[in-house]
Amino acid sequence: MKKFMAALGTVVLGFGVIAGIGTYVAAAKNDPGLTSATPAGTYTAPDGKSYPHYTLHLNTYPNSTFGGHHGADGGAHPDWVSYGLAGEFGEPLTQASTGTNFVVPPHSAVTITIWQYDSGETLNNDFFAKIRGTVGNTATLVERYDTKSHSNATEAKTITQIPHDQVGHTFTIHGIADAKDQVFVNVPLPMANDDEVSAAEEEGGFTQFPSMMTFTIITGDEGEYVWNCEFPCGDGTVARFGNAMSAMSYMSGHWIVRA
Ligand SMILES: [Cu+2]
Repeated sequence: MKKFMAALGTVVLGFGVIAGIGTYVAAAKNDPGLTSATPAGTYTAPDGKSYPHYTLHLNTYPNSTFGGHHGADGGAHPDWVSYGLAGEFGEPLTQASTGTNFVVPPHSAVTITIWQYDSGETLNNDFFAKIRGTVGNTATLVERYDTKSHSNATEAKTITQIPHDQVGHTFTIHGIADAKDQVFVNVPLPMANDDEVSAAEEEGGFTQFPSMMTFTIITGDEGEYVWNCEFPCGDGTVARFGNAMSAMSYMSGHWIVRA
């Protein structure tokens, strides 16, 4: 009986731990809102085909104090890295109430610009250093974008990959889920200058010179997909895959293709 009780105790303890983890994950405040891409006329692809054109402007931050969907105080986890909505020149959209669930029309061209304000390090898997699933499997990179003068501080260049040890975050859409068309998109976002990121953070702001990546995705049939960051950015957790990395509304969200 003593053995049985001990075994039972272990099982009960196990359930307790699992329930605890579930509660912990669910406690991260979710972003239930949807952000629709902005109509932008017609896009002509390199193969000559025309598509309805849409745009999305996003930022990635070293913490959640930018306001937006986390709130003015940075929400439940102000020190977690996060995605957020951006304005025309990479400025934080501090009043936005959504930021990580995107609705885009089917069979359309969606041009996404991401300003990356965080420092970075090495990917677990260098697969994610290559640009995949965009028009031409390329992106346009500005290594230093000047958010004060709204201009490129370094020349824009067309690239197919970035060094795997200089990654801030990634924007990665996974294809399975409930969709008819399979989709895989991966865009690595280069790190900003480490010292400038730290200096700005100490003053409670963000670097003046984020990196800027622009790329276009041609959407297929309607369906719901997930996107994630694939750079291990959950600082202070096992293999850095917890916290922001495993939380919706920070480094993960929905990609909804819908008319
Ligand atoms: Cu990340």
